[in-house]
Amino acid sequence: MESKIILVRDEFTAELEKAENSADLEAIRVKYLGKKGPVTELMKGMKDLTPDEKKAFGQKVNDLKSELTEKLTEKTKFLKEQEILKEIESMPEFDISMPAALGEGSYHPVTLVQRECERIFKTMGFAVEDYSEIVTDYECFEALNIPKHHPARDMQDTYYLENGQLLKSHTSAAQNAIYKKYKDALINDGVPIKAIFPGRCFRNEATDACHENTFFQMEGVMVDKDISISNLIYFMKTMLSEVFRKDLKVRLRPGFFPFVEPGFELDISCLICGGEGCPSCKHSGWLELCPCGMIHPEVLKAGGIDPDEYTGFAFGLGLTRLVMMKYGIKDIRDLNSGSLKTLTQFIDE
Ligand code: FA5
Repeated sequence: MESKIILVRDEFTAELEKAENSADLEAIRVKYLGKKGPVTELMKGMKDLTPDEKKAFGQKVNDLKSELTEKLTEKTKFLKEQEILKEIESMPEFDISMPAALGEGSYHPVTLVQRECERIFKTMGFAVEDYSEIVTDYECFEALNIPKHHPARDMQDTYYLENGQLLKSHTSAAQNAIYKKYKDALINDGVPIKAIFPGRCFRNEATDACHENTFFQMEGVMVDKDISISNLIYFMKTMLSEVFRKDLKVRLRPGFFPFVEPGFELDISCLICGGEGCPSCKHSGWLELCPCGMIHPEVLKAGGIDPDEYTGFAFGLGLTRLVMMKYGIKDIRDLNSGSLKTLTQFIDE
């Protein structure tokens, strides 16, 4: 029996030496380690041995099996490396100092629309703020009146880091920091808080024509004495008419967000299908674009602002969806596709 082990090892080694590609390796694996191969045969042959012989011989067959498996893995790695080297050698030589064949390049459509929105809001006196993509649970939820175990968290499942931080699921996660940054100027000098903060957001959710797991929003807040829903509607209308430069059908309906009271959903009539219904608007004819509302007193308090003295509005514009509507892009996933053919055709107006 021992001599059989040696024979199997030698034959295997000789065949492995000759293997030239992954198909050869697979054939060798099946031949030697498959159900009908010599290793299985050796195992079966042990039935006539005494228990002590079985133990010792079984160990040897197991060692043989591990050895053959290891050698196969090594050879697979070796052949793969050879394949890569061959591919590199066959590549045409190129001069890295040559200008790119693609021409000048262009801005991503999200960048174009984001800049346009920033320009519009800057002319209305809003500061543009940048905020981290990694935030704390407090910033993303607790400071926004969404305590642990609140059902509103279900709508915004995101990606968590091992240290408990998370990738922000909405730009509202920056609200608390913005209030804290500007509250002294508001309280001591009477300067209203007016800021927008665009940013990338992440959600652990299934993708479709109008949902991505990574997308952009643009948050805006305004806080002062006597701010009302009329101010909110004025700024939303101005922004949309400037971005689209045409008449739009817009509807405002009640919407629940724990950080605003009252809260609204601002929808626009789908510009892909003209309101008829299509996959881009989930066949409703309307696209949820910009939830908004009056900032909840608890949220102002968490930002160090007295809600009895000050009021404000906040909105969370779906920037990527706005891009879809502005440029007639039917599937949101095209925007993350990295396809230059798709992404380089948009120009700054
Ligand atoms: C929010 O994220 C709230 N933070 C918005 C808000 C801010 C409300 C301030 C009130 C006051 P919502 O989950 O609905 O809400 O997302 C806001 C917008 O982001 C949506 O209307 C949509 O345009 C866009 N959006 C949401 N999820 C996705 C997604 N998966 N892919 C692309 N766009 C999305």
